[in-house]
Amino acid sequence: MCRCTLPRLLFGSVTAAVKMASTGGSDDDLSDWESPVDIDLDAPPSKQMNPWSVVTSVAKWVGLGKNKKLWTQLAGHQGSFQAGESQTVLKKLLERERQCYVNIQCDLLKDFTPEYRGDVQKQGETYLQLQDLLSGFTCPCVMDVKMGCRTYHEEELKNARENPVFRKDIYRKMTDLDPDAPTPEEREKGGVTKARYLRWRDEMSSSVNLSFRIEGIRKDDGSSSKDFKRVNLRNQVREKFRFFLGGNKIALEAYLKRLEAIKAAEESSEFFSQHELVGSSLLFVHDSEKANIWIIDFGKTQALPAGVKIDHRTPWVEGNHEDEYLKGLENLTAIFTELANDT
Ligand code: I3P
Repeated sequence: MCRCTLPRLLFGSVTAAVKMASTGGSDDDLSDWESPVDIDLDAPPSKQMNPWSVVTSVAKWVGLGKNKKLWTQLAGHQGSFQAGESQTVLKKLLERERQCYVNIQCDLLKDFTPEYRGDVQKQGETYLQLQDLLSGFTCPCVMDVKMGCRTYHEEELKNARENPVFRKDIYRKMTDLDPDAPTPEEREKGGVTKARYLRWRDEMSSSVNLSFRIEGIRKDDGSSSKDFKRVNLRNQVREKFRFFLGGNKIALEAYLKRLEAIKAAEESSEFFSQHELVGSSLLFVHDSEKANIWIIDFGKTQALPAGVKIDHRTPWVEGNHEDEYLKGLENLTAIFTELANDT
């Protein structure tokens, strides 16, 4: 019999968020962490916990150790992932993302992204076949860090001004976290535009402050959290990184090397120079013996308009298309370096 531990995910983040809002608590408190839950992988499907119901916890992908074929989609859209054949994961096709993977095949970034093995049809849907990044790890710790200072396109801001759509669902997410956040107009309409919501999320987290933010962490015991929405200050982020590393010096050294390599590749990459990266993440994965980082999530990465150049460091103002990705990468690397010096 094969038993594995999955993060229990049955109560979503809203409960934790409400609790934090009402107590004025911070994300430093780990009481919202989801405990692991045992599932029996040999049980007939009807008796197994559906992996997709375990979702929404941490990073995009959570593996269960070597040769275990269970995937959880985390932090992104529900149901976008499926386990694939031969150490692959299937991600629901977004044409923009597919185009990025195609372009990256002949770019320096290829060594830093999951291998793209073409598209596959399943139950009437098209999926990208991507390398299972966790397949070589045993009980991995996983962290998803969303890079850049903003998670929306400039066009979304323009659309929200010209043709605002006030959404009730994200208004609820907003007031669950901070009942005072909506403006009088939003309160009256009972809705917020997506651009406004995303901007508010970026400001509340460390995206605007540090040009990256932690989206989720899963530890090697299967416990996990995605409740980092208020982790905004440098020292808060640093403590989360320390917690994620759990004193693993092998991982820390490997991460630092990989971060330097990613920076060097990005500074020379044609793809990187020609695109604004919005909502793209770095996926950190380690176990007791090894560690790696990959660049993932290109669903909102888009080619820069003709004639527009960015350096990924200049502060973003509407119209310049900057994403501050490299600024975020440098901040992140500096924090990891401090942790290395501490030890
Ligand atoms: C969601 C998050 C997702 C976004 C989603 C947001 O907010 O920003 O990235 O999907 O938009 O609701 P949160 O992290 O606070 O839950 P996209 O990446 O596709 O924009 P959605 O509600 O329109 O799906």
